[in-house]
Amino acid sequence: MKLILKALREGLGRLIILIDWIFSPSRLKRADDVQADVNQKTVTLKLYQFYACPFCIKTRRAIKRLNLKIETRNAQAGEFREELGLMGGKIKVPCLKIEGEDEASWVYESDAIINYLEKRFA
Ligand SMILES: N[C@@H](CCC(=O)N[C@@H](CS)C(=O)NCC(=O)O)C(=O)O
Repeated sequence: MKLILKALREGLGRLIILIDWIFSPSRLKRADDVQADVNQKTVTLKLYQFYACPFCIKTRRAIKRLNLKIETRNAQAGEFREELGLMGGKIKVPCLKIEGEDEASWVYESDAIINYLEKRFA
């Protein structure tokens, strides 16, 4: 049952990727100097995600719409999955890592991540 649900979610994710590709959001336009400032700020942000997760696709669309350069990290397996579990506290995506001077904060929940990005960069 768990496997069927996982396969359904994967399939739905692929379909959403196709729809996302067809109806890709247009990017917010900023003056060059403002965009350069934004790009500098987003260096400290990392999005832990799965490629075909619907909540991650929703978050990536918001990132594109807001014209943000945010590194995405595949948390499906390997070092980033391990880091997410250890440092973030749980394996759930999307999760936005916000790197501070001494420590990082980890924001879970797609709506909370999008809210944070909109408040900071819209
Ligand atoms: N309410 C959450 C839902 C996130 C969610 O369910 N993510 C799934 C992937 S689509 C997940 O991380 N599952 C854990 C796993 O597959 O290991 C959000 O909006 O971010």
